[in-house]
Amino acid sequence: MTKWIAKMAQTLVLAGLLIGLALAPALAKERKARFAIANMTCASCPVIVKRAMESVDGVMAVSVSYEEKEAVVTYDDTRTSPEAIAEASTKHGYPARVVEDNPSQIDKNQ
Ligand SMILES: [Cu+2]
Repeated sequence: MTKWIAKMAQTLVLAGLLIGLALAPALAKERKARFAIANMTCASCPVIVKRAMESVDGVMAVSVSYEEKEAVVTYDDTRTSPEAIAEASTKHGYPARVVEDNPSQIDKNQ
């Protein structure tokens, strides 16, 4: 009898773990922010900005436009913030300013 209960409990724990694992990615909050980037003077500047922003833990994707002088960054807001991402670019000589945080239209434009 107790063996049966132990087995049942073990199964429930395992099921709970599996459900938790399946839900974890859905719970991570993916957001996008748009930044205005200063000091980009040639075509290789966006590469430096991109690398600087990508080095921030929690940043998932960075798209830098030299023409628009801006960056669109996809990040996990449980691990980083737009301020931390802007600081990474600023430290590398390209002061960044948050223009929009999580605007729905960014998803449609990309
Ligand atoms: Cu340059």
